[in-house]
Amino acid sequence: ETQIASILKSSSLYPIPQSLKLSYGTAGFRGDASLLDSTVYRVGILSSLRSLKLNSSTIGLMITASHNKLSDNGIKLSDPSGGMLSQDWEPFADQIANASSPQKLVSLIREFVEKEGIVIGEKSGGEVWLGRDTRPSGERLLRAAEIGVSSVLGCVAVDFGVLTTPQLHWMVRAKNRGLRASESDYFESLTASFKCLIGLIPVSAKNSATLLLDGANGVGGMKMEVLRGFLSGLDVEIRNTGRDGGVLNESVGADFVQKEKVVPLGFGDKDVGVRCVSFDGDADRLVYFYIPENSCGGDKVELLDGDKILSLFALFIKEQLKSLGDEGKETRLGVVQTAYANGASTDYVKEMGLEVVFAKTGVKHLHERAEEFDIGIYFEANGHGTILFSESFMSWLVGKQKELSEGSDEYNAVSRLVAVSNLINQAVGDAISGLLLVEVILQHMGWSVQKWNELYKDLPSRQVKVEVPDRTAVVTTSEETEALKPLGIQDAINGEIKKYQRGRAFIRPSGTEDVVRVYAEASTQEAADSLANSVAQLVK
Ligand code: 16G
Ligand code: ZN
Repeated sequence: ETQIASILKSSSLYPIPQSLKLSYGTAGFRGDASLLDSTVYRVGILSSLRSLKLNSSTIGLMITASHNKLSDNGIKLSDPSGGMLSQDWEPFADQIANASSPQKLVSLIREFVEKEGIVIGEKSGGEVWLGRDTRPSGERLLRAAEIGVSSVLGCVAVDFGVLTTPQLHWMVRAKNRGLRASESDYFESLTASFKCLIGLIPVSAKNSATLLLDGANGVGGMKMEVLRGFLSGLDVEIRNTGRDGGVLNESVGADFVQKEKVVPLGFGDKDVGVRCVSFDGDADRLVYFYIPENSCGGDKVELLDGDKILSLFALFIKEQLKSLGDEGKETRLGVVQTAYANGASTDYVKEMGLEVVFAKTGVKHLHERAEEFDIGIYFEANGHGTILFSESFMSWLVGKQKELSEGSDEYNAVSRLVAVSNLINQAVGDAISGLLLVEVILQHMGWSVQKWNELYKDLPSRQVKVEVPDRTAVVTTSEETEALKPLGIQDAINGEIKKYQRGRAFIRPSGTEDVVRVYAEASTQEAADSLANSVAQLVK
């Protein structure tokens, strides 16, 4: 009863705006920041319940709207593993976010607590760690989350202030594994494994040219500045830090560069040919690019997207496994992509002999599939991805490292794999740790960004979005490569695809916007554009 009084009291501080209808979507709640106070407060309650349900493990609650505009905000949750909130709790998240009154909210919570067998008590020790990106609305919303968390008896909120999304996921994962889990532990862990990998580069094929970073005027550039202070062996110039008057995600950042394939603000002719990288607003995505020689003052870039990063990682890991002979051959190294992956990248990793599986768009879906392998690499074309190492593979690897004699090729290969497993953020895609791994591999190979880009040539592609009265009318297969509904539409799409050389196209309802997305690729840009447009006509 004290519990109910506590929620009734705090929820009256956070009335739900009229006509607000929110859906948990692909990756949490998002919307105009001015409308989200009640949502964040309620998700605070949910996080506490999640913690209690899981024996008071630590849960993460991140206030961010990633690559969306400055005036938006949102919430992403981390489960104790550091991964996304378990999907079976999403319907409850939807329900409480939309509950129309404090009484309704309390009755939903009561019902859910009973169903899940959650025990609430003064001494239960539930804990939620909070972080936020650099959005001005973040501080206010974080306060709402704190109030939500602590309105559940026995639960406390710990405020870590401004963090990247992957930092918070990393910290939550480390905490629940009983490891040191502060932000400086994160920096130390990355620094140590980066140093180890640099130390294992065979010849001095080092590529010491400066890297240019576009921080999207967000949290990523800021944190890179801190990390840079601890690192040696990496020369990085950071632009779009948010301090020079630029606006978060406005004509800058990974989402902009990947979708528009043009130069972000702050970059130009003086940077022709230089290796550049863009983070998104909360630094869980990265894409590389360079301005080509023949750009003639134009703003087009050569893009090295998530698929190309995945290919580079796959190549490097495969090379280490090769050094391990038969045992390396037995290791199940697999790749997870989405339907958006460029067909040329899929061909490339298949030719390398890797298993490729496809998952639905959204990190939680890719992550799940990557866990099926000894080493699972996943990436979305938009630059979100990571590498997962299974527990059993890791214990085998660590055992192996002890057996081998130091300095042998095998020993070095094993040591590189161990270092990669520590450098890469296995909780979730992380622009900072992804950047460090790309940089190490390029130095290891002695490659320029241009050389890396030549691994394969992207097939020309085009994306368009179509506004429709009801996007849920489109239902796809689990891999999103074919539409099951509306009836007959897939046959019509296939009819269009057939007209083009290397033609491929699909439609899917967006999980974050009220639109149907169309993707097409073909052997020339004109053909890809034309295929995309004719498929879009079918959707209208
Ligand atoms: C979210 C997803 C991203 C996905 C995008 C698709 C996470 C953390 N983020 O941003 O992975 O690519 O949605 O958006 O899962 P769409 O459904 O509107 O195309
Ligand atoms: Zn993001």
